Amino acid sequence: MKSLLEQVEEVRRSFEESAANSTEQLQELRVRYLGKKGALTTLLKTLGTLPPSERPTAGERLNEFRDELERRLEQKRLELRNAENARQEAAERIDVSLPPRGRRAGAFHPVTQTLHEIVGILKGMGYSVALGPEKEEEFYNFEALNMPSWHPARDMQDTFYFPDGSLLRTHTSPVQVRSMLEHGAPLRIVCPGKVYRRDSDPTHSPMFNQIEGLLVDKDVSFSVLKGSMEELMRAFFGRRLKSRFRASYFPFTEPSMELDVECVECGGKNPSCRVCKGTGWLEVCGMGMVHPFVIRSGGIDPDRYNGFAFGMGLDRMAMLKYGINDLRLLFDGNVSYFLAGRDA
Ligand code: 2NL
Repeated sequence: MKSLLEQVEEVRRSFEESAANSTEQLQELRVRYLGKKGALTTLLKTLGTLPPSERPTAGERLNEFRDELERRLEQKRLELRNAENARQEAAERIDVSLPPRGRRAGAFHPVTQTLHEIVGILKGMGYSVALGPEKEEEFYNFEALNMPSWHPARDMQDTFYFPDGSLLRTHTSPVQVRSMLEHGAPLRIVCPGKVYRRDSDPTHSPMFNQIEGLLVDKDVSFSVLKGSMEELMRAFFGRRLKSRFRASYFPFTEPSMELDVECVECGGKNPSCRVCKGTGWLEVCGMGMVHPFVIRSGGIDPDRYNGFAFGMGLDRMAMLKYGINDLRLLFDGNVSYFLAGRDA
């Protein structure tokens, strides 16, 4: 029969050889050695078989052994916990040096960008923005602009009229008439905004955006108008494009002209260019010296002041600058047009 000490040694050896690689295994180990049917309990039960004189020493020895097992189990528990913590830290490590994923930012509509650009350039030339109503009166939209009731542009076919005789403005010029009446001369304003015409086909929208400028002062010259428009185009397109001024007609300016710039798409080199239709030129701007009748409509004395005005289609400018060839791309919310354009 093995002595109690020998048995304790045996249990200790087997304990040392057993590994616990998880909390569950550690719990099993605790049950196996310290549980009700565990190795230590089994040894404690043999105490009674010893001669009474040996029991106190043997009991003390077993108590020490129990404390030792408790210590070792606690040590294993800590080792396991530290290993688990290290594993978790490694798995959940955040790399703070990674660049951020970034956010998808919104963007201004191309027409709005164009508006900001043109207004910005003109502000740099001393112009201020003036705004006015989209629902207008015949006087501001037509009469004051030297377009009497018999004028062909006032046809019901071209203008959206309300039953009370008011209308949707067909250009932003009425804003300029209102500004002249309100502020007088000298005046330097730019008027962007929505305008409406009864026109709807693949290249015309019943609503489009226009931007007009008006300068009224003493001894305003035609050459300053030409230079201002050439500089506006250079700043807007980002380079000096060949340009030409062509005689034209508007009821509210005299003389009148239109500015053409060299085609931004083909530079005049492609006879079948979609953008310039092979002409090599793009019509970008209408302008002229303000008709004395219009100066007077604005409450300003045409014998003391004169001025120039210009106007252009904002949507058209956006299309030319950003290479957009279909009006629907600007006004339709259907994104598939963009996708189709990209696949093609
Ligand atoms: C164009 C041409 C133009 C004007 C607009 C104007 C305004 C007043 C007096 C005189 Cl209050 N003129 N505006 C003048 C010439 C041309 O626009 O092609 N627009 C899209």
